[in-house]
Amino acid sequence: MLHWDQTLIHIDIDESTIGKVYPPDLGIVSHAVNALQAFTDVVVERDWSDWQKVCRKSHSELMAVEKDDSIYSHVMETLNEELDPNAVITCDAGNFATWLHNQLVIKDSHLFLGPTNGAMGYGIPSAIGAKIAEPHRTVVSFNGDGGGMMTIQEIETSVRHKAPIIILLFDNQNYGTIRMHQEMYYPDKVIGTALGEVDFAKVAEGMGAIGMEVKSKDEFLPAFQKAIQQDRTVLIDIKCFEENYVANRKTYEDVKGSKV
Ligand SMILES: Cc1ncc(C[n+]2csc(CCOP(=O)(O)OP(=O)(O)O)c2C)c(N)n1
Repeated sequence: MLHWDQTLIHIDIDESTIGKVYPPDLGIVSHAVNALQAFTDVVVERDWSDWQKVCRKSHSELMAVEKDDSIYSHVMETLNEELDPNAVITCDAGNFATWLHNQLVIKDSHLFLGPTNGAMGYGIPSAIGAKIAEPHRTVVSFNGDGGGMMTIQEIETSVRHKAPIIILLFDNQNYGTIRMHQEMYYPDKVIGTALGEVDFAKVAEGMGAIGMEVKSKDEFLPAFQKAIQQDRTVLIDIKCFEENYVANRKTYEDVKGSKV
């Protein structure tokens, strides 16, 4: 969403694309590589502190709310203890991220990569890019099964380029976010949001990565500890279908008909 008090700079290699949708304040014809390289030298001075305080306050309020008993909450709690504070986290789009945003503690700057436009399919490729850029850092990618399946073939890229990442895949056999909206507005008219049972560990293994499966809370810690010791890409398929949670502290039953 474009806010009209923002300055819009539109860069494109094709002159005719500039301003095609929104009129920019500044149009630049350039290859993305050259533009991004030039931007690394630009000093940006902006006072974010007021905005930062608002975000910090609302995050602290969320953190103070009682956690649910889901495997999602358990994973976040475990990672708050286990994750290297210097690890890079990448996040796909989907309701699994409601637990991540509410509960995972980001301990330093330059650690989190996520699509602000909410694009699914970002989680795995962005993790590979991060690993290639910063090979000495652990990179952990968070995905749903829907978004994960949009770019799961990129596991092959990570193996071929020797860019080992850890993929956490929250496998609820649903496009959970969309199912949630269907349940809220049109209870009992769920359509097109179910996904099948997939053996993601085998899918990962088929591309030369290590596949693991976690079916209960107590299986997560040993799986994760094993994953961080590998110098290979690991996918951990976290089965959460049975739990019936659709968002942080919300089951499908909780949301059913809530917007009718
Ligand atoms: C490329 C793309 N297509 C569609 C959407 C709309 N969308 C947002 S979340 C979502 C479902 C996500 O499902 P999943 O990845 O399984 O995560 P869950 O919500 O179940 O945790 C969809 C279809 C989107 N954001 N991006």
